[in-house]
Amino acid sequence: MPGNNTIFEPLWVDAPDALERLEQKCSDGLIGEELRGRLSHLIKFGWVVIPGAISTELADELSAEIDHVVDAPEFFVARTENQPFLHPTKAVYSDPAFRLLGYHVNSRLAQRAVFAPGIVEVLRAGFEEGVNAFQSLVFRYGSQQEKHQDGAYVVVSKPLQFMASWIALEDVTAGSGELAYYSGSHKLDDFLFPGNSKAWHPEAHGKPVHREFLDSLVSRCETANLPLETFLPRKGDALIWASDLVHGGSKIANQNTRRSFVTHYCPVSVKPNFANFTKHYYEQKVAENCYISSRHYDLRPESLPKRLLDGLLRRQPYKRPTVT
Ligand SMILES: O=C(O)CCC(=O)C(=O)O
Repeated sequence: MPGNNTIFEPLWVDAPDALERLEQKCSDGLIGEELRGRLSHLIKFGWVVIPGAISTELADELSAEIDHVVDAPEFFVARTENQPFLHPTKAVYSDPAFRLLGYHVNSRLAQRAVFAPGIVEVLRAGFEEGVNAFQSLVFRYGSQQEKHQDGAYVVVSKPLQFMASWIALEDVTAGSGELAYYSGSHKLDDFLFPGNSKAWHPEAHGKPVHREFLDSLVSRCETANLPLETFLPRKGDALIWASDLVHGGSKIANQNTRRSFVTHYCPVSVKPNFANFTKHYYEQKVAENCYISSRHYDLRPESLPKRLLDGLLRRQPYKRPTVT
């Protein structure tokens, strides 16, 4: 079986004695039955499903709102396969590799989804403090991304201390590039990039070690006989994964869309790496214990947008030149 060997400080839910700590919290009356089941699943397998985390109505409203970003692309940031930061024009939006970045800062509907009660409950319990949604991605189609651990790309001050949610904005069908993950793979021993880094720095580390990273994850999961599972949710369902869960997008076998909203969250005391290099880093409180931050948008109070249209905050991306 994979071990729990890490040189980094984990969240308590990823610590070797997490199940005992969960039992203690339950007997102290801090955690109820439903949450106990969810946390126990997250601890054992590295992921947990929150059925109906958002209503189907909210999912539809959010999808419809997202479709309209093409009407004012200059207010939003997107990316495609080969172009990191673009505005979502109609051409960009129709690219199968389209991803809308940081939409959780732009939309009240997105914030309702990202901070849906069932999601926040698990994150709050796992973080034992306020929750900072620090980056998000909206997908229209499956990503087909190779199996990976997010820590190579999602960099925070305590490398294991974040989680992600994946919210289905429509019923997901087999063959649409459904999310796939090796159940239990969050307990693999660390893969360390040079300098004992959990993060991959492409310029410093180069591509061969990245290939080695991806191959090593799959081979260690297979050697440990960890089941490769897929997520075929109904609209509104969400899946929360632990930072080290090995996951990716299945191959696309049909033309179906697979609309989804992925968010990465960390405890407020943990800082996303971009806080070190964006001059505008700010955590905006949007609800009790719920904060948003962004690499792409300036959220400081003095920069608040003048226009609030039907719940859609028309924020300018922080700096046009980052959108090349
Ligand atoms: O939704 C997918 O296809 C994969 C998403 C993913 O791997 C990620 O956002 O880290």
